Amino acid sequence: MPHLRWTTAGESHGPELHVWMDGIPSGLPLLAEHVDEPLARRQRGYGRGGRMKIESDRVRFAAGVRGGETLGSPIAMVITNRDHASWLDRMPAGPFPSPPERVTRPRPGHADLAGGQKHDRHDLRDILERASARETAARVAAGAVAARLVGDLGVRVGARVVAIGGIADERAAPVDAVAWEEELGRARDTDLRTVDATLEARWREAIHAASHAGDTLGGVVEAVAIGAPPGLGSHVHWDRKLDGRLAQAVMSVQAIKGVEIGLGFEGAHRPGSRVHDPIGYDAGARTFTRASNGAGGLEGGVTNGAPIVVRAAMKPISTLRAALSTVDVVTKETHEAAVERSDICAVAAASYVVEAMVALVLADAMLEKLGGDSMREVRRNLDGYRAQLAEY
Ligand code: EPS
Repeated sequence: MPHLRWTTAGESHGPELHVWMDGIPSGLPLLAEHVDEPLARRQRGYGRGGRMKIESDRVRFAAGVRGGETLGSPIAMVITNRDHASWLDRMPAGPFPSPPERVTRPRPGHADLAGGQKHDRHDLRDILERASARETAARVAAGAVAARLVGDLGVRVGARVVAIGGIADERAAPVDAVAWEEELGRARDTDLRTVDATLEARWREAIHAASHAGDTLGGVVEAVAIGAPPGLGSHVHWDRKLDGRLAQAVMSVQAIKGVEIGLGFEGAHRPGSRVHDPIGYDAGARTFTRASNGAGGLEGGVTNGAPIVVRAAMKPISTLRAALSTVDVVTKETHEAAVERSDICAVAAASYVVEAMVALVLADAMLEKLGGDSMREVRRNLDGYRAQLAEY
């Protein structure tokens, strides 16, 4: 059983999103502003649709926090969907005031058709409301709590965008923790989450052109965790390997179709001498070192102390204004797919979601390694483990 359990509930145009988390120790300083900040960042980014002008995501703690600290009991968080007020006729929990117009023309690439078949629903709104990336706001809230936990233990998680619409960041990636800190810190406050202004301008142009063409764009995001000790995860069994757990969590994010760790697919094309990271030793710091980080901080499913680098490929959003061909699930006639209000490019937003998922997996792995009911106990266990590593 995972040491940190969490789940979300909520439909995109329903009244609220809910997050429930169990396993966060007592005594972690936690205020609403710690969650609201990443929630607000997720809403930004060039290429988002009209919905983000309506929402202003803020968290309300409903359980598990008292006086600005966690209690060790389950944490419940609520985010209001402001847009729900305009959907009372189509999204009531009780009977509809009058029959709503049904969505019957599934969008290729969305969960509409497969979900409709699976759940035997012919109004595809019953599927798309939950499949919507609106749910990622709840993930970011959970991730913010996880980031507080791992941050308290010296681990910083961040992300950047490395490609949009086939235009990739060609600069060499940072290798060590200091260079990563600098890069991610500067990328954090930009609209498309890159430090490269020329690249950002080209991405904006591509998003603008896609918007004019009624099209959408995907891209690649890279999440990085700095400061994790060696020894998180395990080499002994498939479901304890941390690379596998990260891949599953990141792949579950809406619209993600590929996950890589470190060199990922690129490593498959190189000889071993240009993939693996020679090992050194810093006697002063009593720590092992690496000159490169092709492994992305993970070897054998276990952290090796280097920055953990996880890349995710996001497909273009499946709601196209210039709609693709589909079949009406009621009449079986060929039509253009339904067009819902949507984003053109949400890659920057996805970078916050992938970052949240990485923080959640790491929080679980740290609790697994260190244990403890209170933060004081977890910190003491970490100090003991670090002393053991220095003696190794
Ligand atoms: C989404 C469609 C759009 C996006 C939404 C994801 O919503 P709407 O249909 O209300 O315009 O804005 O993203 C969010 C609401 C969000 O918070 O990120 C979809 O179909 O996935």
